[in-house]
Amino acid sequence: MVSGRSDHPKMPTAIKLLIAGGFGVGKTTMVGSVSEIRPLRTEETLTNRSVGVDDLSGVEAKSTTTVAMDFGRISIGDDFMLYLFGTPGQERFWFVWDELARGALGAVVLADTRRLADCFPSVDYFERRGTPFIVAVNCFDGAPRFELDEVKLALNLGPEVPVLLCDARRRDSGKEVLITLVQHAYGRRPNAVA
Ligand SMILES: Nc1nc2c(ncn2[C@@H]2O[C@H](COP(=O)(O)OP(=O)(O)OP(=O)(O)O)[C@@H](O)[C@H]2O)c(=O)[nH]1
Ligand SMILES: [Mg+2]
Repeated sequence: MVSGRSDHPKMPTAIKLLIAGGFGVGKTTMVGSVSEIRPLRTEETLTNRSVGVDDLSGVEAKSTTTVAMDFGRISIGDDFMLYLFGTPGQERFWFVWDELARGALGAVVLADTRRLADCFPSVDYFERRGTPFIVAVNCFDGAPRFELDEVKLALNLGPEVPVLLCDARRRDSGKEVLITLVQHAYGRRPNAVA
């Protein structure tokens, strides 16, 4: 009788994804909330040198910032292992992005409706690279709520770019964002294998 078990269990497909977006939109929070391993963080304290440079409006309580990257990992069923790389948000650390983006299947661009324009550089970056991306609007408490179509219009996104709402603090919400990205990226690259 055939047992259905294999001596060579199928290894999950490894996929590299980026969590990007402007300063303080919740990238580190999202990587931390979804990761199944203790996330690697490179947080440094915001000092007086950031005064007049970093726009803290909306995230006044923020005391640290990512200077290199966040790293986390999450499995999706038995088939996929997602390796998550959170980017630094401040422009002065953007030289790291090219390294982080290499080999990525796709990217989440996190957005904050109070500072929607802050995600333009990320959208431009992935459009220029031809990296598939989706936009996830992180719903901060008290932030204005917009229809997803309005966000799409404001960011001048093509009809093919998925836009969804999320709460970066919630694991189930972050996971939904990642699954949407993987489906979108695989849809765009039908022959993609990691
Ligand atoms: N209310 C609320 N606060 C959030 C949410 N996501 C993040 N925060 C808070 O917003 C602040 C910024 O979050 P981070 O995760 O550090 O943002 P980041 O994008 O990694 O920031 P940089 O690395 O400095 O660009 C933190 O104080 C979080 O606790 C959210 O969904 N809702
Ligand atoms: Mg961060």
